[in-house]
Amino acid sequence: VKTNIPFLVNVLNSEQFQQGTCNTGFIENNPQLFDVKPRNDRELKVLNFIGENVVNNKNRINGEFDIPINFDDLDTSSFKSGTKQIFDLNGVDGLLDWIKGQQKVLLTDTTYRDAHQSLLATRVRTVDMLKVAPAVSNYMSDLFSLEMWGGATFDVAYRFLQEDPWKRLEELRKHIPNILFQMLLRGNNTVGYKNYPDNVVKRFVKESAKNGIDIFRVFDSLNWIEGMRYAMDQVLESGKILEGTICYTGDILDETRDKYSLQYYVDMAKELEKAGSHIIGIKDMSGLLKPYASAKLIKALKNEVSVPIHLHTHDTTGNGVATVLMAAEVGVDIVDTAFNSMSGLTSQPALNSVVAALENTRRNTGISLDNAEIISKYWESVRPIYANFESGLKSGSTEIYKYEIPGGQYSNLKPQVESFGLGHRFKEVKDMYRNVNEMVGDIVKVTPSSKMVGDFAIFMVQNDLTPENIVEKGSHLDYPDSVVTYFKGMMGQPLGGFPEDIQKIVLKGEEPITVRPGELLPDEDFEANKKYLDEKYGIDASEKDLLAYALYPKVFEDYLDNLKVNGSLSHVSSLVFFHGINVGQTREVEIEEGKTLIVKLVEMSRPDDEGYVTLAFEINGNRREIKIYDKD
Ligand code: 3PY
Ligand code: ZN
Repeated sequence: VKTNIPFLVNVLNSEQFQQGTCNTGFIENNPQLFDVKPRNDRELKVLNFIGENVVNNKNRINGEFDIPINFDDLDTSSFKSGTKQIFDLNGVDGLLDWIKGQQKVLLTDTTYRDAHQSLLATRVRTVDMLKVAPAVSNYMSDLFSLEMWGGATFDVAYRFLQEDPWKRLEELRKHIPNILFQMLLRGNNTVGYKNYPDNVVKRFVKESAKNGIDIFRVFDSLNWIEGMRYAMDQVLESGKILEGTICYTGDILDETRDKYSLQYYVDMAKELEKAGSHIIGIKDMSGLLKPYASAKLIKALKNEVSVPIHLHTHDTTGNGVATVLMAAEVGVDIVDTAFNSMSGLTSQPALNSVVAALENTRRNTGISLDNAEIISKYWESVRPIYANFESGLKSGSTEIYKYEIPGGQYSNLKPQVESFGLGHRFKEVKDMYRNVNEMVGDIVKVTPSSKMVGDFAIFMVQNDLTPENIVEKGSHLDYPDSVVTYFKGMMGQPLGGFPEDIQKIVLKGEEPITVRPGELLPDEDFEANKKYLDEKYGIDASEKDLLAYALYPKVFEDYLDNLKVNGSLSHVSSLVFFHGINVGQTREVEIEEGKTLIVKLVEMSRPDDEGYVTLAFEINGNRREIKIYDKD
C-alpha cells in the first residue's frame, strides 16, 4: 500500500503489522492506531511530508545552507507612519495631492510579487516574506508601496506552495501597517489566464480591498480599454486607488514602427484618466522601454495628463536602471524597483542602486541606503534556498528587444520548451515567437496574450508550421487552448483585429465574439459551489475559498486534498519545505504558530523488498519511525 492516509500509515508502521502477526482481532485490539489524535496526527503528517521529500524529491539540495538572517530582536511595539496612514486619513484625493507635492521619486518595491515571479518562478513562500515584514515596515517606511499580491502569485501559492494566498495578504497587512499595498489585476482575467464572469470579478476586487489591497494596477493584455472597464469600475466602487495601466510594447524611438507610437500611448493614457484612473501605470513587462524612449514617453504623459505616472519596467536587457533614471529626470512620480539581491535580469531594476544614484540630487528618494541594504541582505541570505527555481540566466540580454518576451515568460520559456522535448530547438521557438507576433498582427504580449504567443510558437515548431504554410498545412490541426481562446475573442479585441485566414483555421467554423466576454459569461453560482465544497470537504467555505474555487477549481480542490494529507505547512521553514532534513541533521519544524518541534533525522534504511524506506526521527527527543514508499 502506497499511502499517506494517517491511520493506514499508523497501521503500516505498527509492530504487529510489520511482523505479520495481525489476526482478525487486529482492529479491535489496536484502537489507538485508528484514533488519530490531533497532535500526533499533525506530527505524523509533517514527518510524512518531510520523509516524502527526503526519499522521493530528486531536486532537493542535500547540502548545508546558511540559516537566513532573522529580525527576532526588532522592536515591533510601534511603527513609523507612512503612505498607508496618508491614504487612510486623507483618502484618495489626499494621497494624490501628497504625491503631486513630492519632489522625490517615490519607490515601489516589487520583491514580494513581480521580482520572485520573474526570477524564481513565483515560488517565494509567505513564511519568508513574513520574517522580514517587520523589518520592511521599520526600515522602509519611506517606500511609496509594496507590490505584494496578484499576477501569478495567487495560483502558484495554492498550486505549488500548498498555502493560501489570502493568508499572505492578511498576515503581511498585519505586520506592515504603514506602507501601501498594491496588486496586479489582469482586468476581467483577475489573477487568472482567461476571462471570468463579472460577478467573480466584482467579488474578487471587493474581498481583496477588504483584506488590505490599497492600489489596484489594472491592465488588459491587449490594451483594450473595454476589457478593463468593468474591473476598473469595481476598484472605483471599493474606494481604493485605481492605477489604470498601459502595457508598453514596440519602440517609440523607431519611427518605422508606427502601430504603437507615442501618440498611441498618450491617447490611451487620456482615456484611462477619463475612465477614472487615479494614477496611470506604464507596464513595460518585457523591458522594451529604452532609456531615451522612457524620457520621451514620460515627458509627453506628464504634459498631457494630470494624474501621477507610475513606471514599471524589467531589467531583462540590462538597461533598467537607466530607464528609471531617465524617467526621473523628466518628472516620473513613482517607479517600481526591487531590493538589489532580488533585482536585475528578468526582475525589476535595482532599488538600492536607484536610491544611491539619486542621492544628493533634486529627485533624492528619501530612502536610507543603509536601511535598504539591511533588507537586501536578508533576501540574499534566503535566495539560495530557492536555487532550484533560478532560471540560469547570467546576464542581461539585448535579444529581448527583438523577441519582446515578458520577464517572467522569458525565464520560464526554456523549461517549457524542454518539457515538449524541443530543448534543442529553443532558438527556433524564440524566432517563432517573433514570427507569430507578426503573423497575428503585432499585438501587446503580456499575460495571457503572451502565453498564447508562446504556446502558438511551440505548437508551430512542433508541427513544422511556418507563417507561410500554416493556412494550408495547419487547417486540420487542433490548436492549443490559449490560441483557440484568443481567436474566439475571449481575451478581448486586439488593435487592428484578428487575421481572418488564421482565425478561420483555428476556429473551424465557430463564430468569434466581438463584445466583452464578461457580457456573455453566465454568473458563477457561488451558492452551489459553497454547498459542493462544504459537503465534499467538510468545511465551511469562506468567501476567499469560494473565490479561489471560482478562479481555479481544480487547483483549489487539489490544495484541499493536499491539506488533508499534509496538514498546513505554512509555518514550516523553506529549508525543510523544499529540502527536507539530511541524516544526522536537526531542524526546527514549526507546525503551527508558536508550536515548534525539534526534529532530527537519525537514520534512514535502504528500501526493503516492497520498496519502503524506514526513516527514524527524534522529535523533541522521542524516537519515531515512519515508512515511505520509494517511487524510484
Ligand atoms: C502578470 O500578469 O502576472 C504579469 O506580471 C505580467 O507582466
Ligand atoms: Zn512586470
